[in-house]
This record gives sequence, structure tokens and C-alpha cells, in this order.
Amino acid sequence: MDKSEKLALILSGALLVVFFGAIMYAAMAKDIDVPTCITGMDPFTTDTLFQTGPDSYELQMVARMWAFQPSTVRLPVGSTVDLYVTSQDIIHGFKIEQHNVNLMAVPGAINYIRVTFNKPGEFLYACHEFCGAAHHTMAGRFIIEEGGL
Ligand SMILES: [Cu+2]
Repeated sequence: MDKSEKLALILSGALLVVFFGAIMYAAMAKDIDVPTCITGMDPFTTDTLFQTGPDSYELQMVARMWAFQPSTVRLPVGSTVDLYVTSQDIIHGFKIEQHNVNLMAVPGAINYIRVTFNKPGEFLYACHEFCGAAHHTMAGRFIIEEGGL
């Protein structure tokens, strides 16, 4: 084996270790989850928000041209939200600023992620897939308030 081939193999192996380490660090230390596609549940057509525990909520978010339902969500600081997103028409995106949430809203499917709001403030969520003429209007916001609802 040529010296340069050996070097390429060693570098490739080292990069695999670095990338695997980065994934493990994200999963363990930063608690970063990969969104899940729910297949055993019928897609919903209306938005719903309900409390499932002292600091936990379930939110069913519907995307359609060109709005999200609901367009505003009020929650207390420290809320953990089980977030389910679907679309009524075409593929949209769903991203919450300053939070590690980036989902696709797919017609006929439901995508899920859990998100915790630890800071008070307003956090925009927006469609990040170009979905037509009024794509730029497709946004809403979480209003995270101190001291409960
Ligand atoms: Cu959209």
C-alpha cells in the first residue's frame, strides 16, 4: 500500500471518529433530538393545545397556504411542549427561532418533536420551505410569559 493511501485511510478513520463524537456530544450533552415522523395517527385538520401535566403541553399545529394554525401560542416559562405538525395542502416548513426546532409539515403525515421554552419572550415560527406567492406571510409566534398563564 502506498504511503498516501495509508495517510488517506488514517485521516478518514480519524474523521469518522470526530463526526461520530460530534453526533454523540449533540445527543448526550446538548440533548438534541431528531424529529420523528408519526405514522400510526390520523392527520388532524384543526389546531389543538392542551395541558398534559404541570409544565407540559401538547400542541397540534396545522400548516396551510399561507398560515399556521394557531398563529399565536401563549405558554408559561418552563413549558415543555410535545409538538405535532402536519399540513393541509402542500409541503411547508416549521422553524422556531432560538430553539432547536426545524420540521417539515407534510400533507398526510405528522412530524413530532419535544421543545422546552426556558426563556421568556416572543419567538417567531415561520415556514422555511418556499410554498408559493404568500410564503413570506406564513409565520406565527410563541409568547412565553413569566409566572404562568
Ligand atoms: Cu409554507
